Amino acid sequence: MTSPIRTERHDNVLVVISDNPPVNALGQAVRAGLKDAIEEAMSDDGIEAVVIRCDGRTFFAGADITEFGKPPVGPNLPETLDTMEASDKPVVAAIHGTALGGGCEVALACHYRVAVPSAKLGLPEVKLGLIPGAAGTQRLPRLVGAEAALPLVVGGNPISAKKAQGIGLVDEIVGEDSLEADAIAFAKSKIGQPVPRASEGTANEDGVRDPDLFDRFRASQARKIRGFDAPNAAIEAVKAAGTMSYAEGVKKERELFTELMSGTQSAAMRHYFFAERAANKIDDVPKDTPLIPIEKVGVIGAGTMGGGISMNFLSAGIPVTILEMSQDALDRGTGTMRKNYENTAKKGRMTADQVEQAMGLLTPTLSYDDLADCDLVIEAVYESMDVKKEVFGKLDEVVKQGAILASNTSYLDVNEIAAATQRPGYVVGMHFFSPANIMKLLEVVRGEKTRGDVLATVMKLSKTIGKVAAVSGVCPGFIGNRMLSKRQGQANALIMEGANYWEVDEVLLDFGFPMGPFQMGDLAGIDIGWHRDPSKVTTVREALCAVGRFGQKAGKGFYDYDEARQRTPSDEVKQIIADFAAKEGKEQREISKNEIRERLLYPMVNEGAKILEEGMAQRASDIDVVWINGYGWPLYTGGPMFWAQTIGLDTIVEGLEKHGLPVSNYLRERAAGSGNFD
Ligand code: 3H9
Repeated sequence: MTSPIRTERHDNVLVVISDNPPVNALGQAVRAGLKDAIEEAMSDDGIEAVVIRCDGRTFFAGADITEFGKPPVGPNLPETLDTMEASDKPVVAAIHGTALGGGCEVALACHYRVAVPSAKLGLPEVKLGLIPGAAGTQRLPRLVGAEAALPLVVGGNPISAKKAQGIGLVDEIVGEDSLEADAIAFAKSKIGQPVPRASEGTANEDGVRDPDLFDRFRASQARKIRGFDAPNAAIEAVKAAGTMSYAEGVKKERELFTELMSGTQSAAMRHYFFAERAANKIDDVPKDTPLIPIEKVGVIGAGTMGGGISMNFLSAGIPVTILEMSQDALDRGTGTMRKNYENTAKKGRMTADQVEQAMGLLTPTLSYDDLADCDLVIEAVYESMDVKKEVFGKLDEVVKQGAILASNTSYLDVNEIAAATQRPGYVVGMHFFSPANIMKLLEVVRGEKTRGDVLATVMKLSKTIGKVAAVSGVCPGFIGNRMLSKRQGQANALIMEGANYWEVDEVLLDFGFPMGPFQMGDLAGIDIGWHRDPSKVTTVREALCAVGRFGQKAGKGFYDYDEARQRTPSDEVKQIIADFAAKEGKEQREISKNEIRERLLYPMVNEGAKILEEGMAQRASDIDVVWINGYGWPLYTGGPMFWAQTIGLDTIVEGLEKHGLPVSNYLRERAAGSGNFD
């Protein structure tokens, strides 16, 4: 087998090159090749400096995640990097693309780092439930200081080459098209000077002078890191870089890394990493399917949803024509979009110029004819089959042939909508989640006749607009809302049987959701879909609407809200629920948190199993992708289907039976068989 590492001599500089597509992950062969190359450079008197660079799209993007959990084969990354750093000939990392995780640690073990302007550097291990494990938490603070290291190690988001230069992580920015030549010149300029080693740096003393730094940082991240193990371990490791010797610090890092690696959170988050990438692949649509060029998008409806959907495309530089029925609605909608952009600019997340650029790509219209030359039209009108059919009929008449017609429906039959056109192959569901410019998920609904190129185009487009997409077949509520309805059904039943609604919410908060079903109802508005007749009361929701408890916007819904939107349970609502339960003859009893949790979550897994059995999802992990990105299912459990496997499918079956809830045959079979869904 040929090594992915080769070397080239440029006078007295040895250039070590990795060619390990797609992302130059640091698998065993790469590590071995790197170590050999450094040893070659050290033992060759003709070589006075070394440059390490990568072929292809990126510098090393990290350890090879597919090796995790398998028996280790040496050399390991820490020893490879120690060999590199120990060299007394200058070693220079020449960075392009993304130097991530172990890749950033390679750069840290080099004596110098040069990067092209478009490069990014980061330690994203926390996103895999880990911390850096090749001395990154020890070298980085010694090089750039604890204060600058903390956001990188704990947040996991990469920074630009320019920012990296600002904190001292990059020594020089070099030409975008002359990386190798510039890196060689840089290396030559350092020959004969003592080599600076990050492990011997002293910048970490900022954390010694100000030991409160770590607690302050932890407090500032409290909301983001709630429930996650890795960020706290990351803070501990960076702190250790200030309080321990380098060797002890590395030992501490290793202990924390090993503990996280063997825990369930990292297994779940690694599962998610591959799940997100798998979700993009459609079994019967080949990778090389020709795509339909999308240069102009039409959106029907300038309400909250239509506006949010449009913003995705505008932000990605794709022109949008937005259609409304009245000038008033159009002005209101486009006004809201501008306000949203301006608020983002106020927070410093975009410039005033970028706001104008995005809004400059928007064409408001009252005429369907203006959609004629769009490559994709997304309908975001009222959820009524009759209305949708009318809209699609009109689109079929005016929009050019070959264009994609998409519905943002959240539960209606996409096949029936498609049948309202003469081109059902070009009809697809694109279910965005509110707020559509922010929420990551795009549920792509594949109709019976949806063409492969239409699906492939929409999947690719989802990446362009920064969404995570998963494909669902046509069934009521698709993957997400279909499972949500099971949870909501149990939530409603539980409060009728005596559980307090705030306890139901608390159980889900404790599990790791950002909010529970009743909080969610208050946030969305309890009056959504209400018939507006206060005398007609057949559900708890209708009873709340009848007394003006419309949710947060009214200052009261299930909860009472103060001016700071802090919620407290309401006696009035408790009475309304009790009256309802009495009217329906429901006996009240104490319900344990455990029962609440099982009854909320287990039926979702059962529904997920049915979705798989019916082929409505291609794989269990697609369901996890939907729930993590669309509904706040905690990432560190890996999503409903992975979580179910972690606690045991037989446990789910037993729990459902214990509570007298239905168990699908498919779930039973899987529980009795392999114990997993794959
Ligand atoms: C680490 O380094 C631990 C160390 O501290 C300690 C060691 C002791 N390994 O995302 P894409 C695959 S932890 C294996 O679609 P993009 C990926 O699955 C690691 N495979 O491309 C996909 O395969 P497929 C820290 C990997 O351009 C293909 O490459 N590093 C790895 O949108 C293309 O990926 C990270 O967490 C890997 N490390 O984005 C970085 N990375 O085609 C993780 C990717 O079969 N990676 N693959 O579906 C990324 O963030 C993105 O992949 C990257 C490219 C930004 C690099």
